[in-house]
Amino acid sequence: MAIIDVTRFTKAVPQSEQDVKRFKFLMEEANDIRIAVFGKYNHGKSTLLNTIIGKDVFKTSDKRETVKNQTHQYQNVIWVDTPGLDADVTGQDDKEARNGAFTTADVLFLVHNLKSGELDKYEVNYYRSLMAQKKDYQKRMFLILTQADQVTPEQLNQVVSVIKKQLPELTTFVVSATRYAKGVIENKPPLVERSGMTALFNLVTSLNTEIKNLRKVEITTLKQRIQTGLERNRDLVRKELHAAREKIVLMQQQFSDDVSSFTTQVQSKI
Ligand SMILES: Nc1nc2c(ncn2[C@@H]2O[C@H](COP(=O)(O)OP(=O)(O)OP(=O)(O)O)[C@@H](O)[C@H]2O)c(=O)[nH]1
Ligand SMILES: [Mg+2]
Repeated sequence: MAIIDVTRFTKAVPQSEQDVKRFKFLMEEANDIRIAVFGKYNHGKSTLLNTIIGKDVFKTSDKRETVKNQTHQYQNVIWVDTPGLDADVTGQDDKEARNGAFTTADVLFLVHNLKSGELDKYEVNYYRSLMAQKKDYQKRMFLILTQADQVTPEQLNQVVSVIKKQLPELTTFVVSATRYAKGVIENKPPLVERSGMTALFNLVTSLNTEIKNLRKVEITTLKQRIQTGLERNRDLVRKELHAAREKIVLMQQQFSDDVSSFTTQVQSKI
């Protein structure tokens, strides 16, 4: 298969850079589906992934731990652990992460811990700008509220109902990795049940087939969008060329008029 040259394409259609990158990824590299976690630091992203994978693959701790993207393949999914949002002063890292969020990832798990209450303004705005990138975002973005064991049932109900009003478009899952681990180790099915992890495992299973279908639609849409962009820019270039040619004709006309009038004037003087 021919290699898609992103630099060349982006020169021709600068507005389609993300589309071209995603198209290249889908055509040349994508095989297993990719799910990435997003969320503020220390909210339990790495712990959540370890619980899904069933092994401590990603480092976790009470301080900032994940500082760059890391991946791990488990069954048919490549899991992408990311550094916490809102870490650097300029916000440059978050901006880059947001622009490239859907270049390789098919699905985003937005992680927020319940003990810090409702979503803050930064999270709401950030997630909204991610939603704006994909028409089918409801199939690709899920809100995972973690550390349910850290709040009372009353607090949990209150916070969850506020969050559901903040981002009502997204499907929400409430989980506790700690409760799940305890339930498994101590062989206590009710704890496992109350951890909320089963619903998340089911989601991952359904995403396996869902994403394969979404990718087919995505390839067609991207192809059309890039082609439309290329054609629009080609028409613009043609128009500019046409205008430049007309300008040259006018200049040439002006020049030859000037030469004639100069010649006439000079001749009349000799
Ligand atoms: N009680 C409880 N603690 C949890 C749970 N999930 C995560 N934690 C703890 O929360 C802290 C942060 O977890 P991490 O998984 O490292 O968080 P992170 O979002 O990956 O953090 P960064 O990599 O720094 O962005 C750790 O001390 C975890 O043990 C949970 O469900 N319950
Ligand atoms: Mg982490």
